[in-house]
Amino acid sequence: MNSSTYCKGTGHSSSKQDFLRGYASKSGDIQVKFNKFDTYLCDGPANQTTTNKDELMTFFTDMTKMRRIETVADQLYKKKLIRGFCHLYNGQEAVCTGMEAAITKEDHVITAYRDHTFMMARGATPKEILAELLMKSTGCSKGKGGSMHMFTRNFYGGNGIVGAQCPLGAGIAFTQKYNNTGNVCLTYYGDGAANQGQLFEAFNMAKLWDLPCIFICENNKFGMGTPQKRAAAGDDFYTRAHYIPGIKVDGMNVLAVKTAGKWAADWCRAGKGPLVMEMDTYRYVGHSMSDPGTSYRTREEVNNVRQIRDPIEYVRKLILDNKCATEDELTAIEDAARVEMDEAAEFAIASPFPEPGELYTNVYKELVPVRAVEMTDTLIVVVNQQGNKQQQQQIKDIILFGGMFIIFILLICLFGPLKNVQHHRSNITAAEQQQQQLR
Ligand SMILES: Cc1ncc(C[n+]2csc(CCOP(=O)(O)OP(=O)(O)O)c2C)c(N)n1
Ligand SMILES: [Mg+2]
Repeated sequence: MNSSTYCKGTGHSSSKQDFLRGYASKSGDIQVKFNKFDTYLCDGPANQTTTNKDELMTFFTDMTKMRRIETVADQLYKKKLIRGFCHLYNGQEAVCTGMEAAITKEDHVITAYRDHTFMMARGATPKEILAELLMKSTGCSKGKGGSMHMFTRNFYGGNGIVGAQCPLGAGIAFTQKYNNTGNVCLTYYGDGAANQGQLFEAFNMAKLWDLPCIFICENNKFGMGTPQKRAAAGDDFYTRAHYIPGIKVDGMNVLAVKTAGKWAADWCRAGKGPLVMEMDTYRYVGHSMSDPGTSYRTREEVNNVRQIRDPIEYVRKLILDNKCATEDELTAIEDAARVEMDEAAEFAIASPFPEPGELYTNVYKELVPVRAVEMTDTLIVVVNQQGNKQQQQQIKDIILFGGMFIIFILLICLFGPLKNVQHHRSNITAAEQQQQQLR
């Protein structure tokens, strides 16, 4: 690859129009500089932005809530109230927060299984997220999806197969172009997924048709327990798509993420086709709840990142340095987040599990007859598409009738062929008699 295709941000100013989308500038502007972006086949935005008190307070509050909901999920998992897989996002909050601030709610987002905080960023409530984690009927997927399968408006989950969301993201972007909506699709994947073939198929089609798709590689340095450097022959993920321009972003700096995200969304909206963004971030916790996350890295490494690059601490410092709030006010925000998540957990615990009939709904868009059999300890229950139990049968009755049926089949097997043989013999005898008469 020609090194001349790489360049640093050139200081081009970003479009001022709608730059701080969604934030009123009540307080004074605050200028912030961050590390230059590494870019590939493009210039990228300038490594500075203008922010204000409202935006910083919103980022601090949102990321504090995200950190807290994951802590509560961790506790509920350890109490065995959450079962199955559960992947937490601690450390990566600036990525989904900054990107959400760069787009509108009409844009689209799809990610892998580390999805709880994306739900919050897209507007789902902590109650419906925690209830889903506890498989309760009040959950966002009615308790039928769990941790890896959460959905809300313009958010498509929540996908457990590594990389499988990437072609789907390209498809969502295709829909935007086909319907001329002017919206983009953020398609997230991990460094572990970055080596998958299906991602490159998605790259090809996205570029071929210049789809408004922003491929976002969250390089959190690990794919399960495998350090990225052991799994990938090259680690410059922002250059991976060959013919698609890319940008590498400090994924621990929410303002850098938002600046790059806004620039990327403008690029796609202008019809210039897809982009690749590499987010340089870090996962504090294990891959999933079953992984303590300490066997393939040292505690010192994790603590070091926490101390030097923590995304929430970065915003806290900006707020305090610029006297946007006092330490007590920030502590009050943290306390409020704790109360909100505790209340959401209580709501989730108190909520009922889905009715058995819910197993057979939401399978297809239209209601179609579903014939299904559910086996409990003593009963077989046949449930129709409305979830009504149509038939119940004691297991012992079924075993009795089943046994009689098997004996019946055995009898047919034993005596059926003998009867046939006799029939066959009598036919032969009749034929022989006929032959003799003819002679
Ligand atoms: C096709 C496929 N292969 C393997 C797995 C098992 N698996 C689950 S997560 C994971 C690692 C993915 O790492 P990365 O893409 O970096 O995402 P992260 O967990 O770091 O967010 C693997 C190999 C899977 N779910 N799907
Ligand atoms: Mg990873």
